[in-house]
Amino acid sequence: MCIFCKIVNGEIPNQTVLEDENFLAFNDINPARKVHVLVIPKVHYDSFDVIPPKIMAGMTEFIHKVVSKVGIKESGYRLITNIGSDGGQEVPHLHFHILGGEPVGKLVR
Ligand code: IU
Repeated sequence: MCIFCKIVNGEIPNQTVLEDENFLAFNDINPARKVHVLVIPKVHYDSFDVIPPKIMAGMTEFIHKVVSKVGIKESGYRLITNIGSDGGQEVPHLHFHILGGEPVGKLVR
């Protein structure tokens, strides 16, 4: 079982930000910005590449609730999902990073 599935089923503790029947938002264990929340579907999908559009629609709605709850809706934030090896994905369970709480900077090479 993957590490995020273990978080979903409570085998590994997490700092939950928001949860519903289908999705979980929790603080990243190694935050890259003042606010760094991960949002995952409770059902395992390897990455964004394979998520059914219907589930993605629910996840979009859930992410909107998360950014309101953590108070960064007005100031803005960066939403990232890494996909596969070139995308820099380390945990093979779809997750969106929500980064904010401060200016996150530019995407530069
Ligand atoms: P990536 O997109 O797969 O590279 O991101 C994985 C993230 O999951 C990374 O920011 C880790 O700090 C984070 N994380 C976590 O919050 N808790 C864990 O138990 C593990 C990774 I493993």
